[in-house]
Formats: sequence, structure tokens, C-alpha cells
Amino acid sequence: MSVSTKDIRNVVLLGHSGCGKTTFSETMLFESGAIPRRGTVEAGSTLSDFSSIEQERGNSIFSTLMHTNWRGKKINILDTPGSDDFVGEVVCSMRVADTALMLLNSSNGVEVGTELVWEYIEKFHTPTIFIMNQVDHDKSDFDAALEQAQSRFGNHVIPVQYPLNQGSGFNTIVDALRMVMYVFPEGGGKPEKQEIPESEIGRAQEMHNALVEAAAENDEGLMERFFDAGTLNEEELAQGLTIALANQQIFPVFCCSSTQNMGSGRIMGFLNDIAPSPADRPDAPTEDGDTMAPDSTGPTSIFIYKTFSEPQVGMVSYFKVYSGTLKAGDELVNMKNSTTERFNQLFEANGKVRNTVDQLVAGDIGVTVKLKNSHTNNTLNQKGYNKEIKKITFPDPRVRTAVVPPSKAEMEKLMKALHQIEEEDPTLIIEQSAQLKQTLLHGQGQLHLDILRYRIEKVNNITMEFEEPRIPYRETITKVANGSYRHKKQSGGAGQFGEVHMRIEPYYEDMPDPTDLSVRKKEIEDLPWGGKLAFYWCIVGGSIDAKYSNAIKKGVMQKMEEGPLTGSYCQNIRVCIYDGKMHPVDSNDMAFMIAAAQVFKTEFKSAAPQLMEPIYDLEVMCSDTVMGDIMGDLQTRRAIIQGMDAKGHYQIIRAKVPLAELYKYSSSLRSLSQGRAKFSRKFAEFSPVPHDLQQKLIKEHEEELAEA
Ligand SMILES: Nc1nc2c(ncn2[C@@H]2O[C@H](COP(=O)(O)OP(=O)(O)O)[C@@H](O)[C@H]2O)c(=O)[nH]1
Ligand SMILES: [Mg+2]
Repeated sequence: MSVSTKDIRNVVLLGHSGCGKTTFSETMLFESGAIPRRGTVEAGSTLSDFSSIEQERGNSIFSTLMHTNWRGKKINILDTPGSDDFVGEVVCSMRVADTALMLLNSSNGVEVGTELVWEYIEKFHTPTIFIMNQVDHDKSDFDAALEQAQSRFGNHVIPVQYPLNQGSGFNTIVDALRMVMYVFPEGGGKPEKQEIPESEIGRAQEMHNALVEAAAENDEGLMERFFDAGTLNEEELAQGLTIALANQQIFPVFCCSSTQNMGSGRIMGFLNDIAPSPADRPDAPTEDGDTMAPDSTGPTSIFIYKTFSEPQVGMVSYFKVYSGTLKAGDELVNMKNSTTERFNQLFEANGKVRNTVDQLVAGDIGVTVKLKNSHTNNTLNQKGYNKEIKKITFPDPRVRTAVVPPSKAEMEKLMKALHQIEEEDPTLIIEQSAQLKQTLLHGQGQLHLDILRYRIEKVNNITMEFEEPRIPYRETITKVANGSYRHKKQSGGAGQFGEVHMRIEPYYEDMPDPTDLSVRKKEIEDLPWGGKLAFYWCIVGGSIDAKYSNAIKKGVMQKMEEGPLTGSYCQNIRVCIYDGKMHPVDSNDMAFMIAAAQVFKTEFKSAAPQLMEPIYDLEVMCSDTVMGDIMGDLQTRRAIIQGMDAKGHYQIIRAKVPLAELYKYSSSLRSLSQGRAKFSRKFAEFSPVPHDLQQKLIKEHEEELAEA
């Protein structure tokens, strides 16, 4: 069976961890007959949370692709994890989805996870439907949750339904779009349609009118008809809602109990009738600034949004067809590396269960295995077609850790495993830092890194331990110093001789030339680690031959790379070579290099040296209740508070914090706020390390050198 593009619905489930996304996906699959019985998150038996790590932990870590058929439409369901540690999984799923279902726990309303994904809903302009889930819960408060959503996300948040009897006996939903009441049998499923009782008619009618108005608002024709007739007929209403949803002019709100299976059928019906198919969405942007239309008769083009390696199977690639029709056996060319890949088998997926299909049309999402050289963010096209789908940009890392180096043999195995995961997870960055002499992992949160370690242990059978990462300090000077060094060695045959006189001083942009020296040649270098080295050759009268200037600069660079204070990179320094001595026989490059390094090192220390540390712009979003604790904690981290703003019922704290104080911040924040806060950080600048700390760091470095 093959669907047409307009009969496909790609739906991503979003929301704070624990709001019920995975349970809702299971309910959709059950209700539509894709699975004979419903699993639970607790028993680890849902289709979505199929990996052993998810089952053990009892929540989602990876995004999962599922699909079902509901009254002639194929609905692809992308379940996502709710914690910001796994935001990469959310971003890639959102990229291929055409509609978002944003679940709220109706007891809790808007939570930090809701805020987190809202950012992306705005960025991707994803048509979005809210679902107030868990209305069967004792503490469910539909009205309060709705009000929170409206005050935070605006008056386009408009209810379609409300629960008549929320709480433990819940079984009735009033639907103001269809103006009918749904009464569910015990155990849920197909509801009985009843008339809305007299007592509820007023509220329902008011909600209905708001929906009609919202539907009419975005189309002139509909607006006219609305003014003439005072309302819209069913067809016009559907047409108007379709336009409004597509343009984020309405965020309709439904209610549901996923565990009781009450409400999911109506939501699927709305997806079928009102939500956009891939053909109704704007054409996909391409890397060359153009777009690609989802035309199933066009040239074949697919985009890999996720890869995942499975034991026994190997690499599994998840992709969306953006143009044409992909058939089993087709060969496509990877635009990144020109590899020709053969798609021997095509699958539809329900979690780990995969069924082969003959073809997938534009707009559909599918799976293949055993691609040789293709990864996330790659476009593969039929030969001769060269467009590339715009790549997904993943958020910058927010935490880092260092890996305790195991034995050499183990290290090789470990790096191989890490690089494999790095390929699957673009939010993980591995760095072999020459300066810090550590292997660093950069990720989204402590949980992200802990899960990584767990995977390496379980799947690859390698123990990986973490340690505190060093800080990439910088060294500079604040005063001028002049000095000289003579390197002289007479041992046996040819000797070594070189004498260098050097002035070092703090470098700044457009600084004037020295007035007491005659500058012969200026070299101003951008250093790979930031900042500059200005190297001035000021030799008069040939005291050092110009042919040695390169060797002298090399000697300086050696010390710039391994600074005299703590072995960190040096920056923003001007060096003037103004005098020296040569020996007609014994002088050579090596001798001058050594002399230059020595004089640089000594003069650096007498030029009021200053250690600089990386400072980050930190932004914390938290609820009022935990704000005091978070501020107090920041104060202990040498933070400088820059400002505070309110966003809905959340506060945003902006601060500048030294990187050295941010180690394990994600865990601290999680426990301080009980998960009711999120943060982001971005490198801001280098600034001077406080005097005491500088002394301590220099001493530590000296001890390290003495030990070595
Ligand atoms: N009472 C009630 N509990 C629910 C409902 N939906 C989910 N849950 C429970 O909430 C917890 C988290 O559900 P899960 O689907 O894993 O949430 P996710 O993190 O959003 O995927 C589980 O214990 C579910 O059984 C619901 O509609 N009503
Ligand atoms: Mg889940």
C-alpha cells in the first residue's frame, strides 16, 4: 500500500518530561489498531521506549519513529524525550515533523520542558496543537493550565475542548468545535456522542464562537461570510482552521487521558482533517538559499535526520523523503562525500519493529539499514540532482567533562566507541585538548554524559571514568620589561652561541611604535587560540643577523604555547628584539631559539603577569519558588548578576560566571530546582583571575613540574 503525500501527517510529540508523551503515542497506536494491546512506561513495554536504557530508567532518552493509519491517513509519530539533556533528539525530530502536539500535564501547566521546546516551535514555525493530558489525575486543573498557557504563549491558544469531570472519575469531554459531548466507556476507547447538557451550553457556545472567529480571521473570503451570516458552516470552519493552524494563528487545545485512553481518537481526527500534510507546508529550504518542493514525481531526494546503531543490525538511518519517490533498490548519491548508497531495503518503523515497504513518497519518513558512509544532516539524491536540504543546527554544548585516561589499548577502543556515538549524536563533541592535555567531552547536561558512559559500559564493555576538566586559562602581562639572555655552550666540537635582548609589553590594537627603538620589520600574528603576538625586529648595526629572526620568533612562540606561569597559552604580547650578539662560528638557529625562549620566560615573569580565565554568559530560567536558592548558589560561584526578567510565570536570570565555577552546574541546578529550571551558557570573554587564585594556580603548576 502506498499513500500519497497529501495523506501523510508527520507529528512530533513534545513536552516536559513525564507529561505523558510516550503513553500518548502508545494510546494513538492502540486506538488506531496498530497494536493489539497497550504497554506502559512503568512495565517498560511501550513501543516507543524500546531501548534497554530507557526501560531501565523508565523514561525516554531517544526520539522514536512510529506510524499508524487512521481513517485513510498515514500518521508518522515522533516521540521525543522531554529533558534538555536530550534536546538534540527533539531538534532533529522537529525538523522533519509538520505538526507538533505539545502535551501539558494538566496538574502542572507550563513547565520548563514546555518552555524549552516552545523556543523551537517559534523557530521552526511548526503548527502546534496543545493537549492537556492527565485530566483523570486527582490534581488536574484544566482551567489553570489553560490560563498559564494563554498568558505565556498568547491569545492564539484557544480551547477546542474541556473536561466535564476531571479527576479520578473522569470520562466526559465537551467538544466546542463539533458542539457535542463525548462520554467514554470504562477503559476508554470509542466514546458515546451525547448532546451538551443545558448547564454547559453557555460555556460551549462561547468557546465555539471564539473558534469560529479565529477560523475566519485569516482569510478575507471567510471573514466576509462570517460577517454576513454571523457564523461559518462546517466546511468553511475547517478551511479557516486549516489556514490558522498552518500559520500559528491558532494553537487549539484538546484534553485527554492517555492512561485511560480517552480523547486520542478525536485528536487523530483533527490531525487528519485540519493539520497540514507535507504538501501544505512551505517548501523545504536548501543550502543554496533555494527551496525543494515535496513533489512525489520530482527527482528523488532524501535527508537523514537521525542515525542509531543497533546491536546485530549496525547503523540504522532515519530519513525523510523531501522530493520524488524512493523505491527499494534505488541508488542515491550522498551530497557531502559523493558516496553512492544503495537502498536495498526500505522500512516503516514502529519503534524497533520494522516492516519492509516497496517505496516511500515525498513527505514520508522511513528507515533503512547498512548505508556505508552517510550520517545525520546528509542529503542523498538521485544521480545528477544536486540540491542539499538545509542542515540542522544543534544547540551549543552546556557541560564538559574530562575522561580519565585508561590504558593505551583501552584508550583506542574507547575513542573508537566515542567517535561512533559522536556520529549518531551531534550534540556530543569530543575534543583532544593539546593545551589541557585531556580528552574532553562536551554535552548538553550531566545526565547526557552519564547516559553516554552507561552506554559505553553496557554496549561496548569499556569502563569510562570522568574527572574534572582543566580550565583553558590564558596568560598575559600588564607592564613592560627589558632583558637579555646569552646561550653559550662549549662542549667538544662545534659550540653554541646566541645572545638576545628583548623588550616585552602588553599588546593592544593600534599601539604606537616604540620611540626609542628603530623598528625594521613588524609581524603581527593572529594566534590560533585567540589574541595576538606582535614581533618587532629592531636590530641596528647588524648585532644579530636578520637570518636568525625566524629562530628567535620560534623561541618566543614556544613559550607563548606553554606559558611561563601555568603552561597555558599566552596572548596579546608585543616583543621587540633590539640588540644581541653573534659568534662567527658557534651561532646557529638552535642557539638563538633557546636564548629567545629563556629571555621571554624571565621577562614575562617580571612584567606583572596576569592569568586570564574564560567567562561565560549564563542564562537561567526558573520558577519564582526556586529563584532565591538559585541566586544564592550563583553568588558562591563568583557570578556577576547582569539582570533579571520575567517571562510568563518564569524568571530569567542573566549572569557572567567563570567557567571554573560551572563544573557540574547542570546537576546542581537540577537538584536545587527539582527540575524546575533550565540554563544555557555561551563563552563571553577572558578576564583576569583574582590574585589569590592566580597564586594558587601558579603554585600548583610548579608542583606539577617538580613532580614530572
Ligand atoms: N493519571 C495519568 N497518568 C499518566 C497519563 N499519561 C501518562 N501518565 C503517567 O505519567 C508518567 C509519565 O508518562 P510518560 O508517557 O513516560 O511521559 P513522557 O516523559 O512525556 O513520555 C507515567 O507514569 C505514566 O503512566 C494520564 O493521562 N493520566
Ligand atoms: Mg517519553
